[in-house]
Amino acid sequence: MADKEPRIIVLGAGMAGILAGIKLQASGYTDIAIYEKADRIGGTWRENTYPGLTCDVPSHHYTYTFERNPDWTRHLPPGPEIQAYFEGVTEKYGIDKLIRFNEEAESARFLNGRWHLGFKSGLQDQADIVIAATGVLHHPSHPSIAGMERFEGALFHSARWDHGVPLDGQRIGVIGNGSTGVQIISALAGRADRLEHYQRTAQWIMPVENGHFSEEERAAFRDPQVLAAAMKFEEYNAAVDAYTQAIVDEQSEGARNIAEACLANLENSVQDPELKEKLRPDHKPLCKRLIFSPDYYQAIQHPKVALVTEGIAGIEERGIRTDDGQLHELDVIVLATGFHADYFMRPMHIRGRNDAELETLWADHPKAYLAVSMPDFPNFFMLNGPNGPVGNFSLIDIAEHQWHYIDQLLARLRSGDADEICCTHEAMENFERARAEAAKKTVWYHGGCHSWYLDKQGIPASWPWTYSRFVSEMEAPDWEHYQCLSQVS
Ligand code: N01
Repeated sequence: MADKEPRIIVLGAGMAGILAGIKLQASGYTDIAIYEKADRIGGTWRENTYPGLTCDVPSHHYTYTFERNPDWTRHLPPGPEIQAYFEGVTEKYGIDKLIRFNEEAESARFLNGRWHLGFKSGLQDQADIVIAATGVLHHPSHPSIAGMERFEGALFHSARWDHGVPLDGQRIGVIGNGSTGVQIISALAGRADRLEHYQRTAQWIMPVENGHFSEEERAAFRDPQVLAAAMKFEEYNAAVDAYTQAIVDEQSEGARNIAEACLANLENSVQDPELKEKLRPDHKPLCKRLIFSPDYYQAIQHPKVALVTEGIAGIEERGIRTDDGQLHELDVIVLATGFHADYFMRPMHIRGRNDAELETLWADHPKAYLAVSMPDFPNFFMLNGPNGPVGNFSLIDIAEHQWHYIDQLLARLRSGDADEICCTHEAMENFERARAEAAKKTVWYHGGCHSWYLDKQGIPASWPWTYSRFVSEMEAPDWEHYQCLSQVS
């Protein structure tokens, strides 16, 4: 590929796609197109606009390392500020000029050494290299609750918030108590005339401060050294490592500290013994993604808020009927019921070399060698792809490490040393075998809960080792695990 400028297509203009655009430009690539299905950048932060939307990763740790943001107003970044941050970065680095909006990729086929892409609009394009940066949690999961279509009020998924629907003084039911449902309850307590939180499984809740940064602090953070000293970036990474260690080893100090903090939060924050028992989880802390909340326990004790733990029998014209026969009359029902975490680029149809189909490779569950590459899908690399680290830490940081690795694969293509690069079947199988074995040792697997971390077979689908192991794997490719083909040879 040395004698011509490779054409590179990036799929998705969310956090990872913007990162790819910036890094590709910085490396001197000039033939880049970013295709985005929506009419704006932002991914998760464009699609989620629910009241209370906040990232639970501290603001200054939820940025690109090369583009810190002294202007965060709070310790935890509010969703609209994150969206504005990505829009600002996109403009600053000229990435907006690379993006083609309203173009949803439907298919990609590897033919004669190139990827041929088809879009919903009918557009076709070709590329030497494809970077899939399509995100993880973006296909809303709708529960199958009988009678949902009969409801005469407003009903919508948390990621499709209907801002035309009034909330103040209304009777609102929120189904689901993951990070999203908890944030919505905190935001709507005191606004709704009656707010009901439908909980199927109690969650562990980690207390967290969410104060404002003063104007003086924000001004001081313009000096990168002051910011670095205040935010202790290295120490934060050590904390992320301890968190991942806690998932791998529940005897670790980190695991004990987290369990104690969550338990103390419940014991000290909730007064009514009956409510406390309803909020007490029956699984181990960290089995599900931890919920960080500064105010959920306060919100759920608000006089106009109720926790409903009776099962949902169905939805009717006027509200939700619970298993005890009671009809809960409601004006608005919010489905904070999560996402299909196993879709990634799908429903895109992708066919690689030797007629390899993505659907066949992913028949059991999505898989990729080191979360980046798949055998027979040459020059197709993923950011935040399957089996990568996900949890209570910044996916921006994860994507940056992955980019560091992918950049080296691209450099080899560019050097002319190879025209097609993808991992070998053996590398994929060995990685997947070791990964599944390690996954069964994590608290996600034996912690006694169900969560979106698990695949269809009930095996955790994410990176089952520590953060530091991930960082070291991303240092450099082990070329023995790659097949590098040259078209002329
Ligand atoms: O979704 P979830 P989420 N009847 O899948 C319940 C990220 N995120 O949108 O636990 C009744 O966690 C389900 O119940 P159960 C973050 O990675 C990040 O809240 O299965 N209930 C559960 O309570 C997070 O983990 C931020 O028993 C039903 C809930 O719906 C991920 O997004 C903020 C049901 C789904 O919880 C997903 O979070 C927000 C049914 N039929 C989100 N079906 C940050 O701050 C499902 N449920 C970074």
